[in-house]
Amino acid sequence: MRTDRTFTMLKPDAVEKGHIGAILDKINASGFRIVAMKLTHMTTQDAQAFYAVHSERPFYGELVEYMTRGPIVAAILEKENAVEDFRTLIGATNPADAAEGTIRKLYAASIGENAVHGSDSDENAAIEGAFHFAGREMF
Ligand code: IDP
Repeated sequence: MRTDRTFTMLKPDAVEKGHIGAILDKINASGFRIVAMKLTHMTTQDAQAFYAVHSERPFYGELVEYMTRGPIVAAILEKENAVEDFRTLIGATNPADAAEGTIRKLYAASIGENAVHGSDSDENAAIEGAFHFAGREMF
């Protein structure tokens, strides 16, 4: 069996509203193994770099402000077909379009404040995991 990894963040809105436990419970129940995890607070420079791909988009400033306004939970998750299965578990970017039972449908407030991040490719999962964790923090 091939096991893959993805990277996630429980974003500031999810942490502020006390949803860490419920979201981690759903992640565990869906068969993901936590390989690395921490509560951390992104600096403006961190968020600008993490979301550099969106730097020309009109919501970039708002996104950086949101992602730096409080702590996040960063984690690396392992499961067969991790990237795709996790994107399915979190649901569409806009919670209004997210399927019933997905994390964003349950816990996200808007397209901007959408509770959780999930990598969109194996390559980005590796880059994003390495952005937040040193090798010795991955188990
Ligand atoms: P994804 O997180 O579902 O992969 P992306 O298009 O990569 O979605 O966007 C990254 C993040 O930027 C989203 O999760 C959301 O927080 C924010 N975002 C995306 N589109 C909008 C928008 O139209 N307005 C405000 N924020 C947005």
